[in-house]
Amino acid sequence: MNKEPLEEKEILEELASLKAKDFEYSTGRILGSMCTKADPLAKKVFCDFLDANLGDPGLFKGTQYLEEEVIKDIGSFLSIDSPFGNIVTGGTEANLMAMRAARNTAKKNKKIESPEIIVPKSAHFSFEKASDILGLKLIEADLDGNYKLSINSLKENITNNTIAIVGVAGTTELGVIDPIEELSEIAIENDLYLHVDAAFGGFSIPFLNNIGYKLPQFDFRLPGVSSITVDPHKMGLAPIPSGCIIFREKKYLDIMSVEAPYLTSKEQSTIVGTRLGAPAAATWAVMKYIGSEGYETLANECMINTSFLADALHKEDFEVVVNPELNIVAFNHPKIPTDELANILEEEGWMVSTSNYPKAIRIVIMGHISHIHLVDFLSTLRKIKSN
Ligand code: 0PR
Repeated sequence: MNKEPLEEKEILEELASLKAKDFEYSTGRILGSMCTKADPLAKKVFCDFLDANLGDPGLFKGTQYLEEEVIKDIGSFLSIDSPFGNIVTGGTEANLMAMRAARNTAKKNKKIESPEIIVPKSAHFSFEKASDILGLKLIEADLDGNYKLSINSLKENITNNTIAIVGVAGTTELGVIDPIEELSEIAIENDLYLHVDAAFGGFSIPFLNNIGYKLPQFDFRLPGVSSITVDPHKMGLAPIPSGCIIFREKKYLDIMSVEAPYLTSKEQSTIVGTRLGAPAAATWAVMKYIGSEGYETLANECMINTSFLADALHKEDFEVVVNPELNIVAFNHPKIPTDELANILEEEGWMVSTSNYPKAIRIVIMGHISHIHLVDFLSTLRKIKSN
């Protein structure tokens, strides 16, 4: 560390030169990210609220109110009138909180001491972290031919130690929606906690259905659903880190609350103690600013671009893994191995990611990717094909 303080100018210059090495969403070259450029208003509000600490909400009553309002607003499009939850540090903390609530509930009510959770093989790796941290046995159910959770496989894996089952509404790799309606029935029949990971799809499925898409139900209308993860920092245009966990009942927050005697609020249920108020305020602002109409337009535009890319890839004889249900397209070249193709694309300046199951190039069509970018991308693919 430097002993003498540096001049502001010098510090900012060094930062600028390092920032120049970062990719920027606005170039349209980031094709494998579920995050995107946050709305400018959200960024401004984020900076205004940087000092607010929701870990001590009695000091920041205005920010606490904003968090409660965001939870209500998100709950409103997930079909719940009185939601309970928090704005947290992304889908990972949200999923961790859901699994903790499920574990503590099963321990109290059913005396389960060797808890197991069943997730689809497609579940995000945050469940692996949650299992490790919470001492859960992680059981991965198989997928069906469309890469969705196989209900039969899930049923076969239920034991007396099962404390939660998980469905994903918009899988990380392919963006498909698990059969949550059937999971809800199974949860009720077997008295199980059902968590829905809609980190990606939560900010698009409801809005797409508003404008005539017929995507499957996944929210609190299904009586078996106990909690939902939905990330404002993905399709919600909020800045990182803005995740959200919503519970159907307050008892799930209570079962994991710990005493915080010397703070202005005497109990805490979140994993993080001192926690940013800025994401809650910024998410509140961006949701007011965009409104449901804006989210409908955004989700629809992403879907139009997704269909365009999937159709064009078909025509160019690339193998599209599944018909996209949300805004992710996964594909392979008939001859070039996936990793090799990803490397060639990177050399050409396209930052794609690859899925593992099945192995494929994975393109997440976020709002920063426009039709023109896709036309450009397709011409690179054509060039690669002809070489
Ligand atoms: N659940 C689902 C379904 C997810 O897709 C993700 C993240 C999470 C939970 C965890 O969310 P956080 O990362 O907010 O904790 N999915 C993305 C992924 O792993 C995250 C991401 C975003 C990765 C942007 C890279 C990137 O550039 O692909």
